[in-house]
Formats: sequence, C-alpha cells, structure tokens
Amino acid sequence: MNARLHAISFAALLMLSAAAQAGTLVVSVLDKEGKPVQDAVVVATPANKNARPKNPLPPQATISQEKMQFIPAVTVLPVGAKLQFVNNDPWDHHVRSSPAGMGQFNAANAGFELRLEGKTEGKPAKSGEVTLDKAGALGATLLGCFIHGSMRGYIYASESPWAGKTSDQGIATFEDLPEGTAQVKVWQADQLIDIAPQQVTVGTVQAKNVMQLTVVPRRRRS
Ligand SMILES: [Cu+2]
Repeated sequence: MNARLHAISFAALLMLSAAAQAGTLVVSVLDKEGKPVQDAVVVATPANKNARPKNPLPPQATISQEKMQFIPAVTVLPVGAKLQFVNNDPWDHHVRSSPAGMGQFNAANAGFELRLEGKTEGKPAKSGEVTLDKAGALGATLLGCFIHGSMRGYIYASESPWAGKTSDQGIATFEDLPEGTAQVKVWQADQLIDIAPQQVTVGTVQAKNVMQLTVVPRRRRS
C-alpha cells in the first residue's frame, strides 16, 4: 500500500470512530428555590435508538424494609426487571404498590401486594419477588404499607437504558450517550405535574443542563 492510500484509509478510520463517538451529559436538578434535589430520576432518550450504554441498568434490585422505611427510597430499573423485597424489621409489613403522582388517587389502579412476616432473630429475613412487566409498570410506582401508613418508597421503571438518580448535589451524569439529540426528562416524587422534557444536543463538549422543579420536595424523615 502506498503512503497516499494509507493516509486515505487512516482518514476514513478517523471518520468512522467519530461517527460512533459518545458524549457526556450532565443534568442538574434544582427545586423551586434553586437548591439541588437528591433522588430525582433523570431519563435521557437519545434519537439514536440503536445505541446501548456500557453500563446498563441492573436487571434486578433489592428493596429492604428497615426501621419502617423502604431502603433505598427510590430504585431505578429497566422495564421487566425483578424486584426483591426483604423485611428486616421484627414486625410484619404488608407492602403494596400504586401508580405515583395523580394516578395514586384512582382506585382502579391496583398494583402488587406482598405480605412479609417480621424477622425472627437468628433466622433469615422473609422476602418476596415482583417482576415489573405488567401494564402500568412503566414510569413511577409508589410503594406503601397497609399496616404502616407513613411508609413511602418509589420504583421507577425506565424504557431508556440511560436513567438514574441524582446525587446529593442534585447531579445525574450519563457518560456514553451517542452524539446527537436526546430528550431529557425528570421525575421527582413531589412533582405531581410533570415538568416539560428538554431537547438537548450531545457532543464532544460536555453539556450541562439544568432542570428546575416547580415544587420544593419534602425532606425524608431519618
Ligand atoms: Cu409496614
């Protein structure tokens, strides 16, 4: 191969790798007062539907019932994922689900329920499993307990594999989104009326996008 041909094929290679290049998207979620919001769910849906992230969402997760709380408070999973509930309290919990947001007030929206006996010392905790494959699983689901009205938790089933929770700094970062346009939406438990999704452009220059809620979320009691 002569030098000129070599240069041409090298240029072609460069173009190919540029076409497959990924960019980083940083989303900052703020509340109505401009303070960072932790545990908001950010979902990015690239226009390029064939791309897949290097680190996909886990196909299963465990939610513990501990000291009258769901831990973690918010769990993000792909649609179809398996969810395990483990009761680590010495008393019974009767876990139930309903749609989050305005849908929770519609009695026709029945979700799943799991009765979990309390843990006996020295014995393994009782657990139950649910698969997020039913109609209505997509998006946010509110978790509660028939016995303890104060218990609140959330699961978020995402169609896009680029989904995650914001950090205590209110930041969600996606490192390998395909270049081009993407739609970004934010879900937060106290934001009952969805805020408008944003159309963003992902490129080699790191983009930071701010999404501001119209509410100040309630603090979780600890
Ligand atoms: Cu309970």
